Amino acid sequence: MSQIVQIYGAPFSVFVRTVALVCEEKGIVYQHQKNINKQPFEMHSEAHFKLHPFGKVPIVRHRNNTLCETASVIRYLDRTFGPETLQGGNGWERAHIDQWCSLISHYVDFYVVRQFMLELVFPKGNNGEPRLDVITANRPSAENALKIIAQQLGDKNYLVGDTFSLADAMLAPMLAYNKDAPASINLVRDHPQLLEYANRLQSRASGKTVLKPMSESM
Ligand SMILES: N[C@@H](CCC(=O)N[C@@H](CS)C(=O)NCC(=O)O)C(=O)O
Repeated sequence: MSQIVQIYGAPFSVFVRTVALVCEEKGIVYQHQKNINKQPFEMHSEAHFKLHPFGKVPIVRHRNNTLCETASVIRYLDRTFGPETLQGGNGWERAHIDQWCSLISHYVDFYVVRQFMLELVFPKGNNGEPRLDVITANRPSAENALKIIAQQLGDKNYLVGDTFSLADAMLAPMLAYNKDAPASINLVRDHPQLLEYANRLQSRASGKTVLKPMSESM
């Protein structure tokens, strides 16, 4: 029975990085794991679908339990490796942190990462070329998503409340990738406060360890 938190999924995945960030913030010992039950972990294998019914990562194993879905995983980690430090000071703040985790994992990820950035990073066009028409068509929705984030951030240091929370951990990998992306898909730089915030998250000890260029996590 391993006390070490085992994380399944590519270390460059935004959601895997969120889990790793929370482990770093809490001082939790964790490993990026490539084997499950002594067999290599293969994406979309039968074994994978047993652990995540829709074949996604991250999946986390701790003390012989497995858990999927990033928001559930990071709440579990914050609660289990107590005291809880990343979920706000009162019920209202906690609910807001949950709300923003949900908005980020559903919509910011979809509009900014999947529909927009991934078109350039993992091109799906003919001859492996990026589909520039798709990037152009999806740009307004991505811009709108980051405008919503910039409005929520305002002139605060963190997305919800005064301190780093699970909502920041959910967003940080997405912003870090966009901030360092080529000009054609770089949207964070249109919002000076968002850029400052992304730099703040990346320069935390957790950010320095986890939010590295994608090529260093492949
Ligand atoms: N709702 C899931 C989303 C996770 C997700 O989309 N993960 C991506 C990697 S960043 C994935 O598993 N992609 C593989 C696939 O879609 O088949 C969560 O919050 O954990």
